Amino acid sequence: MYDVNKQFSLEGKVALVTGAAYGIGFAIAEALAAAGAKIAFNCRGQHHMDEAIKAYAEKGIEAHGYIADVTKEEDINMLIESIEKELGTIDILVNNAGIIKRIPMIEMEASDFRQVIDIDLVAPFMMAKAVIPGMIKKGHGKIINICSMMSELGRETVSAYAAAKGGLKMLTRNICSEYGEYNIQCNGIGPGYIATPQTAPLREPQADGSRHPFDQFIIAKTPAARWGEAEDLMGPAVFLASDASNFVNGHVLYVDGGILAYIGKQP
Ligand code: NAP
Ligand code: GCO
Repeated sequence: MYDVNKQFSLEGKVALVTGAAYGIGFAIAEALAAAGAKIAFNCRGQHHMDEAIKAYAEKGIEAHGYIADVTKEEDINMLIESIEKELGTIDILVNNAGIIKRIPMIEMEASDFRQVIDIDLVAPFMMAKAVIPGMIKKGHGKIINICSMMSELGRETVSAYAAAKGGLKMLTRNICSEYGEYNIQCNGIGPGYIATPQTAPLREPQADGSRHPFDQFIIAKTPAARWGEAEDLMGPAVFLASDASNFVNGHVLYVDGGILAYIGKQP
């Protein structure tokens, strides 16, 4: 009989989730821990780190936190070295760290565009480059890139973010193509609109107490008629991190309440 518990178990695995002090990364790390993985995560500031360690502990998770900026290759090399020394070779990498800048394209400085590309696309490349040799040696590995609906669609003011997340979808496919023969699976998760600090400005209630126009827009465009929660991404992350997905490679799994499939409700 199919041993579903074994197939979805992450017992004995080492998982690194980047940018997992809060938000989607925190929820994904919590899910991987619940499936048995040892958790390593990074962020840039000690304050977020201290708060995160406490928050993980409150959930019974002994998370190993490291201060590292994913745009700095020296930080990444130190991060991987520290994790391998303390926990062992990384079996699962979740490239979650990311930012967005919402600026009309023709008003956006090239430096702002580059910063988004650096964090949302170049950093996942550098992170994957750093962990793949260990995964090849070990004979298996899982890389999960946190993409976006903007891997498929554009919208006003998010040119850099859409370019980065579109590129991240193709980087996902290329890692699959280049390293699939080493039993490394690289897939993406494409969250829809999720209620986290990153989207807080889009949900800010209006002065008269009414919902933000963008909030109303997303509700009308989403068949589930709600924003996603970080918790909605936990199950898909465990699936893509586990043996249950060993023949799934190069895909982006959209966890979006159906928004990408739906033309939207008539106003
Ligand atoms: P968030 O709440 O803003 O959290 C972003 C995380 O990334 C923070 O922990 C932040 O840590 C970390 N980070 C940013 N730049 C970093 C850097 N240079 N080095 C290390 N860590 C860095 O965002 P979120 O909503 O959880 O989003 C997480 C991921 O999901 C992002 O890739 C985002 O693009 C993607 N996503 C979000 C949504 C959504 O609706 N929320 C939808 C689709 C995709 P510190 O700032 O503390 O260092
Ligand atoms: C925006 C939002 C989106 C979400 C997400 C959708 O400004 O449109 O921030 O980009 O974060 O990426 O999948």
